Amino acid sequence: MERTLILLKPDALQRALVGVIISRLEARGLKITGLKMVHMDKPMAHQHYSVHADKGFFPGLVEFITSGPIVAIVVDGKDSVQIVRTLMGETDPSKALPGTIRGDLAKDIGRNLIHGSDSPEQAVREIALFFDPVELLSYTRDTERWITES
Ligand code: IDP
Ligand code: MG
Repeated sequence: MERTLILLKPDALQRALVGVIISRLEARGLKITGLKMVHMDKPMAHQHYSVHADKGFFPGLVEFITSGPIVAIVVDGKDSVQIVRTLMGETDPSKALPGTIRGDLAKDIGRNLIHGSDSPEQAVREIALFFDPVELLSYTRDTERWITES
């Protein structure tokens, strides 16, 4: 089963949009198997965003992501990586379509509310940074008894 990591960034907490965003994930049918609040420190932020270490926006990104608590979520299910990316919308909210989380709720690229892994391989790496395996819970939902997840 495909897993992906979602982070509700500090702006989601500052703007009290955690519930709204989680509602959208749940309404889409995504299955939450891990969820917690974390206050990332600098080394963790560097690891999480290591692919962007040489970018001009990296120092500001690290400063922002470590500025307050975030909510880390793992969802599990077929095509979960792409489904979350589609729900999030484009990185730059000015290009994100209405109907997406960023397109409806954000306007600045540096304050775009949500992170989602960009591939199943990255998801494995990122999830290991935030969750101990025992913190990921396996359970069956009623909906899965009648929807086939092939
Ligand atoms: P993603 O979050 O849509 O996967 P990435 O390209 O992986 O986008 O960039 C990671 C994060 O870095 C973005 O979500 C955004 O917060 C920030 N970021 C990316 N590009 C820029 C930029 O050009 N200016 C400022 N911040 C940026
Ligand atoms: Mg990314």
